[in-house]
Amino acid sequence: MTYSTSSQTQTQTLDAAARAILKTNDRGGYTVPNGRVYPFQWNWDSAFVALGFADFDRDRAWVEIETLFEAQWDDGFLPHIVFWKDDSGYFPGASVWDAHKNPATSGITQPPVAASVIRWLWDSGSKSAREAERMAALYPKVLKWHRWFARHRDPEGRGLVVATHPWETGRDNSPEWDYPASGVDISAVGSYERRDTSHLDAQMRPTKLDYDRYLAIVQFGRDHDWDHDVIARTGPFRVADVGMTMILLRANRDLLALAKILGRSKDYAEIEASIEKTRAGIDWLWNDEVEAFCSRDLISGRSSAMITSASFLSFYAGVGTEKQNQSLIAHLDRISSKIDKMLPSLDPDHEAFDAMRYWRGPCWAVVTFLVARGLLDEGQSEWAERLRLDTAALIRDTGFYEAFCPVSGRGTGGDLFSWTAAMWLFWAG
Ligand code: 9YW
Repeated sequence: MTYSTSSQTQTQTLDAAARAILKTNDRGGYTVPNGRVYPFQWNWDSAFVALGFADFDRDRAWVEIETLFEAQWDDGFLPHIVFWKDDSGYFPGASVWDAHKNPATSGITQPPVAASVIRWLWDSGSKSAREAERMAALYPKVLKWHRWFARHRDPEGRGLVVATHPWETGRDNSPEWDYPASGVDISAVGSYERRDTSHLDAQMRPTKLDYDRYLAIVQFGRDHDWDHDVIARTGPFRVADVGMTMILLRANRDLLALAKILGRSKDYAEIEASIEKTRAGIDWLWNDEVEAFCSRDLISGRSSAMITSASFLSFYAGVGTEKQNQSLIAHLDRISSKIDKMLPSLDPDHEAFDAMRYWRGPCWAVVTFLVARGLLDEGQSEWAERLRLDTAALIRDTGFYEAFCPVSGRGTGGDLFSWTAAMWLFWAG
């Protein structure tokens, strides 16, 4: 779908189209990322989607996050998928995860953007008593989730987030996971039928080897009754993810701001300590050779040495020395001289760069948005605006795709995608 009319009408048409996507994908209390490909509630998708709803229905925006937290486990864990209703269009479904919860959920989590989204929601509204109540009700749940991260996703006490599954990072087939996942034993996976490749071109999706590994790691979790302590200490995939770590650091800063608005003074010291721990530990992810923050495999100790879109989230997290920031800006300059549209999910100079294959090259509006927010906070307003305009152009020229080719601008993955519509409404449009 393309939208080519005069610029003001075009923006209005796109606004209307984005709202229509969110309404169509609304299943009553939660929004599916895309009705065909992803027919359930996804964790970080819902957080971003709430920002889109805030543009025209603030009540619905809060509901999106409230519904997500209804699926929170007693120990604070917040699942990456909530299977509110059965649907055979996606694999692996609830029975494969077998987490024994009601509602049925997956057994892994996703990047914790909720605290930051709640803060944006609050800041962008009228600060009414009703919204204050809703924020106050969500606050302890978010705190509990962050405590879960501290307890179950940092086995070495480094202040970093250890992802136990590539799906947990939200950047499923990033080449950063190729080496850490290479030791996963796939011999007992057996046969299974993927659904994603019947909806979408297989060239745009993770490979069969990727999927075998994803399923073997799920089997490990299931065999250990989703005991997150055991999984984070002994699981077959354990990576300090630069993306989740930066996102949690920013989320803790935003949680502290929420605590202050709500006057929860007894929590300040604990949240400040988490922020400080991550701030102090983050340098373990800096790679001197490539001069960027990169994920690091916990099992081998090896840095991915890859510059991905997540490397630039350091601005968003508020970390990085002046010299580190200069190196990252130099990378942005170099990358933008190689491709047409920013921000690709992998450095185009890397041999694994694949312009159409999911997290190995394409631009994803949500990560670009977080990076742009960080750049703006850091005083890099020209870069922030460039990222916004590029994202707007991709959507205008191509449609509300899941992701976009940074070279040709073509859409990749599903169309009429909820979080892309939300990013248009909240930021890019
Ligand atoms: C899958 C829903 C999800 C996102 C992830 C993205 C993809 C699911 O879709 O994963 O089965 O491939 O990688 O970040 O939350 O939009």
